Amino acid sequence: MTSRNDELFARAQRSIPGGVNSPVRAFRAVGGTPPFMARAFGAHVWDADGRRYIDYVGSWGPMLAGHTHPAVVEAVQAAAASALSFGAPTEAEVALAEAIRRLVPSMELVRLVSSGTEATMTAMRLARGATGRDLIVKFDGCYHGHADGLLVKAGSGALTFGNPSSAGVPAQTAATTLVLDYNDTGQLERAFAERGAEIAGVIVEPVAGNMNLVLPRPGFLETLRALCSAHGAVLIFDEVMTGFRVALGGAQARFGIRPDLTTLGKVIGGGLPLAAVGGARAIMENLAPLGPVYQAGTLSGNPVAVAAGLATLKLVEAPGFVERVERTARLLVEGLAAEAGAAGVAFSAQSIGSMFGLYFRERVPENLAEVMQCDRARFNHFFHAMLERGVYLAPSAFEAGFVSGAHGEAEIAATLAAARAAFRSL
Ligand code: KE4
Repeated sequence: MTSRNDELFARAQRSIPGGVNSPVRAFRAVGGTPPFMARAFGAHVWDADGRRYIDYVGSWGPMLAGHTHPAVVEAVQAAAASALSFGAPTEAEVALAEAIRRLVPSMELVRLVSSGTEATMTAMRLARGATGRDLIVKFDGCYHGHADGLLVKAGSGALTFGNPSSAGVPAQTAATTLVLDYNDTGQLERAFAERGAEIAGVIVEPVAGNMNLVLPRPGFLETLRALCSAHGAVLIFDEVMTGFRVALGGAQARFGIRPDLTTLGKVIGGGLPLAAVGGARAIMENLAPLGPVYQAGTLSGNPVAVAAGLATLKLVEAPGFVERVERTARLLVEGLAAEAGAAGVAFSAQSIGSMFGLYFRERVPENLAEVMQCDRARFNHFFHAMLERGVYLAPSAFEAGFVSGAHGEAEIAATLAAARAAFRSL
């Protein structure tokens, strides 16, 4: 029997490339038809067929307070009733910038934008404008949005220029990006030794969540900070995903590293299009209208998105909130590892804050090469076995998962019961 999801997917593909507005949603990594979501509340989403799922995607991170939290919906309704957009300064966006500065003190000045891609694109331009240099360093397996200069894969030699990882990116653009191996401190030291004077900035996911979850090895971020300081390069922490999830103040708070620039997104919009770039006053004052680095946006600081962000931050700042979601994520991964062990499946899992990673390999990976050793076929089978049992995991072996404040003991118990059967079906 054809489901509404099948009908909608066929219809969508007639009007939208691949039937989706962001590639990972098409389920090409895991196969099958993606559920077309119709409603969400708390820890759950419902698809077009009315099937309910425990949601561990959380819109890829934003829904830390849980879906359609009444306080967020009420704030959005009130803001929308007053105005949808001005294209002019408003008090609310000042309040959000002040809240971000309070929670992430390294962000001395903050510019609001509408997506993580805009935030990281601006951070790169700021690093280049502030230093007068061109070379940006990124790490293999880290994703920072789809700005041309960040769609680059490692060059032929470790320290040679990058090559485009997408059609449409000019070779000369990719040549201004150097791609190194995450957690490889030695390679990083060689890159700065050989090319430090050319490096405008380094952009890094301080906890990687786009190659699945990969934690920084002790010393990696500290070495990065020291080398950037020694060579006058701008250290950019891309905390679009880790912000408020790894800790309330982001990975920089958890690891005690002060970056020069930080990008935020996802949680600060509470599900609406909002992101931010911010950092050291001396660097941020390069931004127009103060300085020569141009950046702009029609809907930047949109009042409805800002209302969702302010309401969400208020919820996640509540005493005990981050500790509770961190414990939920820990119970989930410990339970999954126990179920896999009982089923004799080669599996590992870890969590940090409210983010988690699941791996079909014995030990948690520490870089992209080790992530690539995970058994993808087993992940894909497990993914669908869980989906059939009402658990919606990220549809890719290369994505992190997310819990929210709405995930409680009942959701964890139901997830582990589904996993018990799913592991045995492998
Ligand atoms: P957006 O332009 O998608 O708002 O943000 C880009 C971005 C920047 N930096 C980090 C660390 C990110 O994780 C992202 C976006 N994350 C993906 C999830 N892997 C968004 C999901 C998607 O592309 O549909």
